[in-house]
Parts: sequence; C-alpha cells; structure tokens
Amino acid sequence: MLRYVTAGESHGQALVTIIEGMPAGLPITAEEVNLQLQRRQKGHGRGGRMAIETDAAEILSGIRNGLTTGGPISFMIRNRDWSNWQDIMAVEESRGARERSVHRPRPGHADLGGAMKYDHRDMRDVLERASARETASRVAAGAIFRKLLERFEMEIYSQVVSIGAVSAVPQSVDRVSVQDFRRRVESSPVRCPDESMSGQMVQAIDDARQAGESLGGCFETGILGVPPGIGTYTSWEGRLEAQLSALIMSIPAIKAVEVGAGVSNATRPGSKVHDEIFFDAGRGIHRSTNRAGGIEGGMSNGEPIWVRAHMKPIPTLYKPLFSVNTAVWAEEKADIERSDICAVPAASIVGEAMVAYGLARAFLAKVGGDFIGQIESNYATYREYLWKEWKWQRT
Ligand code: EPS
Repeated sequence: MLRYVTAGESHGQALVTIIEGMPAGLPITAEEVNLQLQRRQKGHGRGGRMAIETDAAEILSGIRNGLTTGGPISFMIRNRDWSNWQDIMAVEESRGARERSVHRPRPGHADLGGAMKYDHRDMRDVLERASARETASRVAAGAIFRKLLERFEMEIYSQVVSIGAVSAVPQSVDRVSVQDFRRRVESSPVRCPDESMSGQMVQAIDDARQAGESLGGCFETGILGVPPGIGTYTSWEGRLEAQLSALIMSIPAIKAVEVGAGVSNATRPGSKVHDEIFFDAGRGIHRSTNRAGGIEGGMSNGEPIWVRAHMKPIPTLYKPLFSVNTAVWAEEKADIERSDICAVPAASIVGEAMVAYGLARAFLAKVGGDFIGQIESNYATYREYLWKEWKWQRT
C-alpha cells in the first residue's frame, strides 16, 4: 500500500517526509523533485516567505544510483527561515521560546481549535504545524508519484479557474491540446491559461493587498491517459471520486471539491449530464462529452479525470478581524502572521501532487508489483485485454 507521512513545522529546522510502498526501479532525481517545489513557490500574491526559501529536497533513503530501491523513500526540506527562529523554535527548553507567543486566534485558521484540542496556551504551537508550509512536503512526494504515472503515459495538469470574483472560462484539456495549454498556464503569473483573465486576476490580488484583504478562488487539476477500471464500486472507501476528493480537501483552505462538472450537473436533467457511449471499429468505445470528470461508479472510465477545488481566502488579514486575546480574556483584533494575499496558484500545484498520489495509489492497487518491470508487464496485459475484449484504447 502506497502511503506517506510528513513532519515538521513552518519555522522549525526542516520538513521531513517518508514514503512507503513505491516499487523498485523507477528513475527519479532530486532535480525532478525540486522542479515541482519551485513551481509551488511561485504565484502572484505569495508572501514574503517565498523570497527567503529556495525549497529543495535532500533525499536520505530509498533511492540509489538514480533508481528507487523499493525501500522507504525519505527526504527533508530545510527551512532557511529557521535561522531567524532558532530560539523560538528550539527543541530544548529555551528562554526565547515564548517571545513570539500567539494568543489572538485568527478567524479561519487552526489557532483556536488547535489550542483547545491540544491545550496549547501559546497558539504558535498550533500554527507552526497547521501552516500551509507543510504542503511543500506533499509537492515533493507528489513529484515521485507523478514520475510513476508518467512512466505509464498518465500526465497531471492544473489550471486556475477563478481568483476572488474574477472567473475564467476553464479550458478543457486533452492529449492534443495539453502542450499548448501547459505553456499558457506556466507563463501566467496566476496559472490561468486565459491571458486576459490572468491580468484581471492579478489586478484583483493587487486590489486585495491594498485593502488589507486576502483572496481565495478555484483551481482544476486532472490526469490524462488513465485507463478504465482504476478504483472500485465494491467498497465505499475504494470509490476513486471519494479518495481524490478527500485528498484535495486535505489541502489547507480547501472548502469544497467537485468531480467533473459536479455542481452544475446537480442542476441539470440526466439527459443533459450523463456522457453517452459510442462505438466505431476504428476508435472502439468512446465518448464525446466528459461531464463526469472521467469517473463513474467509483472507477475511472477512460476519459480524462478532472476535479475542481474551491479555496477560502487566506485567514491571516493585514486588516485583522475581531478575536479574543485568550491571555487576558478581552476582545481584540486577531493576530497578524506574515502571509500570502492569495495562494490559489500555489494550491493548484499542491492539488496536482495530491491527485498524483491518489491515482498512483489506486493504479498500484490494480496493476501493482514490487518493481517497475513487473508493473509494465501487468499493465500491458491489462491494456491488451481492454482492447481485445472491450474495444477500449487510449485515444
Ligand atoms: C507558506 C509558508 C508560510 C506562509 C504561508 C505559506 O510561511 P510564513 O508563515 O513564514 O510566512 O507564508 O502559510 C500561510 C499563509 C498559512 O496561513 O499557513 C508556504 O510555504 O507555502
């Protein structure tokens, strides 16, 4: 079973990740991992922390001579900013530890709930772990899962659909259009492929910054090239839409997820929602719509998988809302921690990493093995069966 755990605090010494269950024989380099980390640091609206860090993974185990060994893969991402927090974040008792104590919880963040749950009178003990800084670990792990999927011609993409009240018309992605799509997304400061809307999103972020506000928005992430039959209807927890939704919802500040056109599908009659099935000798079984987002009945159906995530505005406001100072039990304005104004572009990279993990886990559950060659053989057999018996092939 493919799984991973992350550890580390935003201003601690480092973020640490351990992955178990990766098959042996997959080529991967720290450079490929760091490329994804660099993508996560970008995005108009990111805060001052991104100017301090140059996130990079130091691989400590599970990869030798450029190939996974099948053993646990571990790596760490050092926090450059730690040098400014060594006293406050000291492991041993330290006089300076409480210099940056937090007693005015930010509405929308984990501060108050975490303090109650763990009896943290200094809420810094909550926010250091609750910080979106943790997503750097997920993006680094996602780089490895992504490499596994690409070995089997499955590729991940994402786009920003809206920021605040500025919405673009989301662009559908397929194998023909994906290269040009990627070029336009990666050249946008907010990862929106529509250049004109991209400019309006940047303006909305600048206006929010001026007003002491923060902004959320919506991003879409998807996977091309997934064969039918990944995931299962036979158990509730095996349903692929449930697995991917939970992974996306686990990203800090994500408050709603839809699979395919899930929200608008709920407003339409069935004949305007379900994707009709067609057949011809050349193409075999195929569809001309994909409102289901590539998943039906808990399983991939062979169409591109796409999900959309709706992110709340970042809780830290430079014009803070009311809160309660729990050190003196008086109503006061909330604490201000250095923060982003908008992190939707960054969150779309985290979303890519989470769907990469969900798909890799479900893919290995279907055609897995202990080493890449074994998986290649299993997958080739499955693909031949799909065409021979069910006239399905990747288009
Ligand atoms: C982030 C690191 C954090 C925040 C931000 C994202 O670093 P710092 O707290 O030192 O500024 O900038 O986290 C949040 C906005 C949040 O609310 O958790 C990162 O690495 O993505």
